[in-house]
Amino acid sequence: MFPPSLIDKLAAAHRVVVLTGAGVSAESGIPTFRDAQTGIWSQYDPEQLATPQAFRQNPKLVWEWYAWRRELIDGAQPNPGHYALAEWPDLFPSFTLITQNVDGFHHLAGNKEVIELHGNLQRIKCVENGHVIPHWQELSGQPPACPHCGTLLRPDVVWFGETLPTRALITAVEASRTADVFFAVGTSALVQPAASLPVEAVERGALLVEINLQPTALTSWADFAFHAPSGTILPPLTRELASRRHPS
Ligand code: BJW
Repeated sequence: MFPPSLIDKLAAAHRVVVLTGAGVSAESGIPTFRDAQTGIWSQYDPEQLATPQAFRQNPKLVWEWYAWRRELIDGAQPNPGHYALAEWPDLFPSFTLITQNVDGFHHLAGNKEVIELHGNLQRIKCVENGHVIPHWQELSGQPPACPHCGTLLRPDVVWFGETLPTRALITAVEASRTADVFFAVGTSALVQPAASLPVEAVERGALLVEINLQPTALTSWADFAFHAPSGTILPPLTRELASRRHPS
């Protein structure tokens, strides 16, 4: 199923980096960022909701959108693509998993170290001082107030125009620049700076593999592109790699 030249390269690879996007969670039933949404949310553009301006103008609307997404995630499970990636730390001498997703599914599937570039939906923080609050009481769609400073609480995610967590970004850039093989999985590669990571990797000599339902801006950079659901590509690829690494 997989080109022998890819399997050979992966079997010899020391440093492997995977960047995931919303597509890796699509088979868990979580809508991707740029897909149509359902119900009342179909009338809103996620790019307009994921901004500090939107939260300032209408905190209740943005809070409710995130509460809806949190509920979807709470009712869903990681899928075979996530579980396959949970085996990758055992397959390579060095493995780095970077995600743009805020759903926490890689952790839930078993990856112990995950670089979350865009934060995590299960945490909230206050707008003024960034106090992080792990548990809170849902108040009929209203954002609660910070118990420390009284300012509004918002999801601990990265919105457009905001900077990414510094340590996470530095680690992601360093890993990408030194990767032997870089996988871009289920991302449209439209949002910066995450979209630059695969390009940084290729420019420093990494092999680029794309797994996505459809071609993206990255496809022309890719050495191998699989245009199919990640949940159908990653499990057999993992089995093939495991059998090469640990022949029975
Ligand atoms: C499947 C599948 C299956 C489906 N299997 N595949 C340089 C140039 C131009 C603009 C900028 C720039 N630098 C910064 C910017 C501005 C901005 C930006 O990038 N804008 C672009 C839209 C042009 N970036 C920022 O503002 C970032 N901050 C920053 O850079 O700070 C410094 C700075 C500020 C201002 C100016 C300059 C510098 C912050 C970006 C934060 C992004 N935040 C969001 C929301 C997070 C919280 C939340 O989830 O609500 O992150 S936006 C959204 O997009 C979310 C995602 O993580 C992110 C990426 O989306 P992703 O994952 O790629 O999803 P989709 O839906 O786009 O694609 C899914 C793919 O899966 C598709 O291709 C499908 O085909 C595929 N698929 N099913 C495999 N089963």
